[in-house]
Amino acid sequence: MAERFKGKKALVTGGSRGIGRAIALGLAREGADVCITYSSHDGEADTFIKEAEKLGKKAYKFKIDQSKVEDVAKLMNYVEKEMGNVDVLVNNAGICPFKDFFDIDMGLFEKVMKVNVESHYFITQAIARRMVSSGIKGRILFISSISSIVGGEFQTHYTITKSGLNGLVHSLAIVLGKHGILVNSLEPGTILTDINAEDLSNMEKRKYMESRTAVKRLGLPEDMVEPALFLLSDQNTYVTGTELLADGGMLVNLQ
Ligand code: NAD
Ligand code: RM4
Repeated sequence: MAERFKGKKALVTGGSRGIGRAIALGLAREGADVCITYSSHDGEADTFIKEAEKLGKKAYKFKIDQSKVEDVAKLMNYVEKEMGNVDVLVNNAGICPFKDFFDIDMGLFEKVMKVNVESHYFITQAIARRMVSSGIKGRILFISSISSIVGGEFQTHYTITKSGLNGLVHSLAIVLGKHGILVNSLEPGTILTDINAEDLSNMEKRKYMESRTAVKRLGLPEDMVEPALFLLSDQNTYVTGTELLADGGMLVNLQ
């Protein structure tokens, strides 16, 4: 097993389950100590800690509702106290409450913006500040989405956040490139996790989404690990400011 992250420290938001958990465990498997954030289901965070520790790594969890952006400072204090500097940041936590455009009120709109974008803006600012002042040539990855490029009838709030992250990645690559810090995004297609379990319990929709892919299956969190780890690793020496679409060929499949 390669140890691309030996001696590194990583922070993965929303790392208790789904895509974030798979990436966090991938980092631990390859040598990193990892801190995750999560907002609910303590049991999932506990089993993450156990699995990472079984891999011989230090693991930490911080429960936070990232829609309360003011609490990001508490997360930063915890991370600094427990881990010190962070070499690898994965901005992954996200929500997608599927809803008709005409039913979305300001409260829901704001919540989606705060969890998916604002919290990650300020987490990144704090971590990048430490990277720059400590001379760490870090790696930062945002989990964007195929939905940053194509629309969804019940995702009008969500799609803005993912397109917004892409814009942020472009600008941050410029800000941080001169410090040796590379910033990218991963764009998953449709991956089977809790975020879409209810939506995809409609078998007709699920079959349609499967048929949209070139590989004729929906993704699993594990499918996201290798693309993410490459972008986060020191083997990535020149890729920054870009999006890696990992969608099983869903976007290109017109006919
Ligand atoms: P998930 O629901 O399985 O996991 C979400 C994680 O985010 C959990 O750890 C949860 O605790 C955390 N979280 C949710 N709300 C939070 C809050 N308010 N504060 C802090 N943490 C919070 O979902 P997932 O599918 O693994 O999604 C992870 C990321 O991948 C999201 O940004 C999502 O938009 C993106 N994504 C998912 C898919 C997909 O098809 N599953 C596709 C493209 C992009
Ligand atoms: C993704 C994409 C998927 C959806 C999830 C919630 O970005 O739109 O199809 O299931 O979000």
